[in-house]
Amino acid sequence: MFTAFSALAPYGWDQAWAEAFAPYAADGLLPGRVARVDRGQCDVVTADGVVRADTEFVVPRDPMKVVCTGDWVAVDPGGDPRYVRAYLPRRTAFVRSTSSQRSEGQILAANIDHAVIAVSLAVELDLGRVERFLALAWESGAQPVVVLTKADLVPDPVTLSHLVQDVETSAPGVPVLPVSALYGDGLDVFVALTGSGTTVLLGQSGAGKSTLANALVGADVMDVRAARDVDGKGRHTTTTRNLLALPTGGVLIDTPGLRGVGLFDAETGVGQVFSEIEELAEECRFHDCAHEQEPGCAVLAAVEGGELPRRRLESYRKLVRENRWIVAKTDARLRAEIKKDWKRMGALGKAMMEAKRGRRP
Ligand SMILES: Nc1nc2c(ncn2[C@@H]2O[C@H](COP(=O)(O)OP(=O)(O)OP(=O)(O)O)[C@@H](O)[C@H]2O)c(=O)[nH]1
Ligand SMILES: [Mg+2]
Ligand SMILES: [Zn+2]
Repeated sequence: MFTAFSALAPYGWDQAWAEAFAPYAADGLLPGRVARVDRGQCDVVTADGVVRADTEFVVPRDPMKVVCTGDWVAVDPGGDPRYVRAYLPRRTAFVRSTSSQRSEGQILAANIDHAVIAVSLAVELDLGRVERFLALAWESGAQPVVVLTKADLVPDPVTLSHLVQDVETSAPGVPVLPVSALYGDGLDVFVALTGSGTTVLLGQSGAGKSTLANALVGADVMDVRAARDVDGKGRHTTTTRNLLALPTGGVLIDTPGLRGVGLFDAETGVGQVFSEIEELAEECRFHDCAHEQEPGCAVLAAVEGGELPRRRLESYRKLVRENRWIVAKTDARLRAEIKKDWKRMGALGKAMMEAKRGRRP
């Protein structure tokens, strides 16, 4: 079965996906990977080429159950319209909360191995934002990487290495790579990094994600913002996510720039971004120390001693607070969600049986 759909191998199809797909293959459905989603429809890369399919059938208004770029799906072998019948369980997913007012998550990309956070060197570094992206990236299950784009705009090597160090301090355990898509600096490392598995490009609008994607492909496959508009204000250039099989191997997902990234159940992620704080916290006298004014607090001592930047501690507190709030809201929804799930499965099974009898759902 793996060989039957081996045309999908460049898109990441493997033995495990083939096994997960077996029941759908038995129903005569085709496997494919979602390359782009817009308004209830998506482009699916199948062994027979790209097909357009309706997704609403799978998706009962739950943003976490929405088919997203990177998903492996089971799609009708024919018909007009075609429908996506199911998506295979995700190995990883990059999720953010849709806004700070709501607790729903929004899935930006699924089945990713590397989460690349593109940070532009054309504007002042916002380490707080980098930390926020990193928390989500860790939580996604993918390996985070920070790429500092437009390195050509920082011609002084000493300044550049200081900027890299600043980001490294905010990103323990995460590779930080300066690149210039314009001159090709750092691209060799980036090609190696993206050469296996699936990489998603994340980051603010104007960070240079699509330019980087084009540099990897060696052709202008993604729309790039006009050169004058580099301040990240104007309109988003990339409006739908796009998935590409790279000529150098691996799969790349470009995303539209994110204005804000809310956290979504990213408690583990926060811990990993601030691993040095969590390590210090183990030395605190009280195990539930809030590092506010408790006696014997090792975290505050490190701030006083100048080993831990105060900004890092404040950033940490802010993310922990925000995340608690979102998790509390989400938990209340959990039970209702499970019930909805059963309903969804029931409706799905019924519609599949009807489809077998030749009727449209
Ligand atoms: N100097 C310089 N400019 C670059 C580089 N990479 C990208 N740019 C410029 O940065 C601007 C934004 O690039 P895009 O690739 O459209 O940014 P994006 O992250 O895809 O933006 P959205 O799709 O809106 O999220 C363009 O004007 C690019 O020409 C680089 O390596 N050096
Ligand atoms: Mg873009
Ligand atoms: Zn403490």
